[in-house]
Order: sequence, then structure tokens, then C-alpha cells
Amino acid sequence: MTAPGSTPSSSNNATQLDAVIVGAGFAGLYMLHKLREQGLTAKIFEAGSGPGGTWFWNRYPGARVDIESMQYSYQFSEELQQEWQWSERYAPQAELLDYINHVVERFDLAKDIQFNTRLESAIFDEGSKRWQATTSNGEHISARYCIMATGCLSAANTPNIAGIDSFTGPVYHTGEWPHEAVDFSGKRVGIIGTGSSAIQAIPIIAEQAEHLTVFQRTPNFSVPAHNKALDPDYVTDIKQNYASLRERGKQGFTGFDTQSNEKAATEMSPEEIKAELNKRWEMGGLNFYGGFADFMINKETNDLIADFVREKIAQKVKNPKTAALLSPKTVFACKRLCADTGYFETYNRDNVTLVDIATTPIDSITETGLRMGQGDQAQQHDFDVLVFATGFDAMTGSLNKIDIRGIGGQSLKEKWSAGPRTYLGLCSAGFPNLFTISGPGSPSVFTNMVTSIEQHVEYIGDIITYMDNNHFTTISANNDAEDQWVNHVNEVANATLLNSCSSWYLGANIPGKERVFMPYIGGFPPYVEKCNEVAAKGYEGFTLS
Ligand code: N01
Repeated sequence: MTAPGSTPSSSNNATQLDAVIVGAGFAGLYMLHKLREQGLTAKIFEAGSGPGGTWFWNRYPGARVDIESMQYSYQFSEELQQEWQWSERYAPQAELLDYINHVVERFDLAKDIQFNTRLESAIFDEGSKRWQATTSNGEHISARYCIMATGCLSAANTPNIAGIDSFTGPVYHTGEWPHEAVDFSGKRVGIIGTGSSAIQAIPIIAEQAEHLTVFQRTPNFSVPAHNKALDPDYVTDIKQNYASLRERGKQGFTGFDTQSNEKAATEMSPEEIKAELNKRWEMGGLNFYGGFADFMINKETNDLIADFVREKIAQKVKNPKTAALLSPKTVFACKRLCADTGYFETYNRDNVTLVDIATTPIDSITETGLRMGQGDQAQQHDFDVLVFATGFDAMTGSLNKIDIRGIGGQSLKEKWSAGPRTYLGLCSAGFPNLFTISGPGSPSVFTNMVTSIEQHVEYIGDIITYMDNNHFTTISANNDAEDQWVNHVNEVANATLLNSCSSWYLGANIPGKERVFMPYIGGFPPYVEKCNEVAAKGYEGFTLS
């Protein structure tokens, strides 16, 4: 083991570290800072050419966060949250990247980040009890801890459509957008997908393009973001009382303050329900989640919300056929709720066409566009530019790209082939000293990611301190604790309505992926309580040796 505080060294051609961290997004950056504060040597390996993770890759037009920036930001440093100025209620991607670069500079992180480097393998050596990793540059690293900060939505999914390489024009994916500006002026654009990314990009592309054709398989629920410039008085007020906002956030189911109404719809009169729906619509964004305590478990309540949003869509979209096509049939929030700025209104433009690919599926991509249906039913749609807004291989996709092997050479990908198995979303049995920040089985995507990340980073930091203080070399999740946690994650998900559609939460967007509900939907506060209980009992459910 490298002594805490030592500098990275190379022996046997391997760089020796206390911890190897994969990914320079919110999670990896804070983990690096935390471990350095604890006197450990750590280094981030990042495939991109800069920090930012999600906000580095997702540069598509209109990309912005949909949790208020005053909350979607680090809280570990009072100075940082006091000095940073957000300009809008929901920061655009470029501003989020500025913030992340500021964090890198402020905490002098860059010297321990290696960009343009993908971690290709991480193998646990049972003799030395260390992780032996290799990178795309052919380097070898030996580290006591291996920490995956690879993000939940970072492996872009491009569907395997026949003829996909034959299109002769430019092809973009929202999750891997080029760094240079893309100009759609005078172009006919085709976009496949109508999830959160498309819902943000479509209104902007439509303003530029000569014509935009949207190919929709499943319509999504979206509520207005009501983005706006931040009022300086509001910011001053929050900054004077930041601790209380952060505390309210942590007490909330989602890890951010939605000013939630604790009542179920069944406890409210029809007038109160109507008022709450209108209030939430006016508040905008993901505050909509806070309207009714029972919307995820009570179909009647869920129907009330779904009907309300469908009515709004019918009011916004002039063509009734288009409005009907844009109206989701699924349970409200079964797929992740979207927040938009003028999305539905965009379909009132003359230069925008909505095409239903659920009824007549895409047959193939052609040189000039795409073909739907077959034989006499075939339709050709031509465009100059093709955009895939087709999402991600969520939660496990980026981990599966790395050859991770634990005790006995077991591969994590194989272990997880029937769905991810973790204890608390942090560790997987048979993989000692391997941590997954916001891994499957943790609240992650159901929460303010930054808050969940901070909780995991601090928890991992505490585990390492505990191990060092008690002279433990390894920590490993126990099989029975993992089985119980996986069962609990499934039970909680099964008690909700969220298993009822083909969402990426279930891996159902990726052909062949096992249909297993991956995130923990029990809420942020109960999850934190469970983690704290485990720690208080000397890391119950883990073996320390
Ligand atoms: O991806 P998605 P996304 N043929 O998976 C369609 C976060 N995010 O990048 O629903 C045709 O939601 C697919 O259709 P269907 C947020 O958590 C946050 O938009 O599978 N269509 C769907 O319409 C979000 O949930 C922010 O039938 C195909 C679309 O592509 C997550 O990222 C902004 C297809 C994919 O939608 C992912 O969002 C953006 C095929 N073969 C994203 N395959 C904010 O913070 C897929 N589709 C605001």
C-alpha cells in the first residue's frame, strides 16, 4: 500500500496510487478532492479532453439542467457556493461547464487528472490486494482502491438500424455532440427520439432549420421549465440561508427541495387537487414531482396528473392529430419527467413535422434519409442532417465497457448479466475495494445527482478513514447483504407504478438488456439513514479484513 500522503510512484512500470478514479464529472472531481484532503494519492482517468462528464459530452442545442442551479451544485464548500454566480434558474450546459472548470481550478485538481485516457481494465490482484488497471494509452496503474465515477447516463445508445452507415450527410448524437457549433440553417434535419435531450433540442433546432422532422416512438410527459434570469435578491436571500435550503433538500425524497406537498391526493378535496396541479404547473420543472405524495403508487392520483398534462398538451398544440400523437399513454413519470421551453408549441410551426414510428417502424437508414415500413407501405423521408437523440445504455453501460475482474477473475459484466447486483449501490460482492459512485441500487437518478454524489463520496471517504484507523486492507460487500439489498430495491420498485413502461430505468431501451429496475426508488432520506446505520454498526454487511 502507498502510504497516505506519498506521491504517485512508478514501480514495475505501474504507477502506484492509493486510488484510481474513473471519470472527471461531478463525482470523480469531488472524490479526488476528498481523498487528497485525507492525504491519499489519487488520480482521475478521463476519456474526454476536459472535465465535466455529462456536461462535457451533452453539448446539443438547448442542453441545460432541469433541477434549479442553486441546488444542482456542490454544497461541500461554503466558499464555493457563496462565490459562484448562476445566471439562470436552470444553467445552460456551457455555464455548468464553466462552473466545473472553476471547481477544477479552485481546488487545483487538474494536476491529478489525466484526460484523453480511457480505463480499459481493472483486475483485482488477490496476492497484493490491489487493483491493477490498464489504460487506452497502455499505462499500468496499481491502486488500493478503484472508484468508478463513470456516471449513470454516459454510454450513448445509437440504435442498430439497418443501413446506419449509409447516410451521406452529417450524423450527430445528442450525448456525443461536437465541440464546434453545428449550424442547421437552411438544412432539412431529421431527429430520432423524443426524450429529455430531444425535448430540449427540438425547439432550438426548429428555429434554425429549414425543416425539422421528428421521428417519435413514444411520447413523453413534459412540463414547462419556466426558465428565467435569476433575481439578485432571490440569490442573496438563498446565499444568506444556504444551509437551510440544503437541509430541506436533503430531507426531500429527491434530495432537492421541491416545496413538496406531503399529502396524498386521496387526502385532498377536488378543489385542492386542482389548485395543487395549477400551482405545480406554474412553478415548473421537476418541482412537479412534489405535488402529491402518492403519485408513484396510486394509479388514480397518477391518472389525475397525467390527464392534467394531456389537457395542457391539447391546449398548446393546434393540430388535434399531432396533439394526440404527442400525448403520452404511459403512467405519469414512468419514464423520467422532462422539462421544456416551448416544446409542444414547436409543433405549431410550419417547418416541423411529427412522424409516428411506433405504428410504422423505421425500416432502414438510407443515403438520403430513412425508410419506414416495407413493401407497398414503405415511406421515404429525406433530410440533410440526422440527429440521434436516442439516449443511453443507462447505469451499467459505461461500467460494462471496462473489463472489471474481482476475486477468482470473476467479471463484473458477467456477474451483472441478469441485472446489476450491489450492496447500497456502492459495492458488489466479490470486488473488494471497488466503489461505484451513484451506482445501480442507489437513489442516483431519482435525486439531485450532485447531492447523491456528495453523500457517496463522503461515505467512501469515511470508509477509507475507518479502514486506515483500524488497519484493514480490504472491504468487500457480503453476498447475503447484497442479496437482501437487491431484493429490497426490487420490492420498492415493484410497489410503484414505474415498472409499467419500457424506460431506461429498467434497461428496456436497450435490446437484449435484462429488464431490471436499476435505481433505488425508496427516497434519499431513508437511503442515507440506511447507509448511516450500516456505518454505525461497523459497516454491517461488509467484510473488512
Ligand atoms: O434519452 P431517452 P435522453 N428507434 O432514453 C428513442 C437525462 N437528461 O437522452 O421511448 C426509435 O430519455 C426513445 O424512444 P422510446 C434524463 O435523466 C437530463 O433524451 O424508447 N426511437 C426516446 O424517445 C433523461 O431521462 C436532461 O420508445 C428510439 C429517445 O430515443 C436521460 O438523460 C437533459 C430508438 C431516447 O430518450 C436520457 O434522456 C437530457 C429506436 N431504436 C437528458 N431507441 C436535463 O437535465 C431509442 N429511441 C434536462
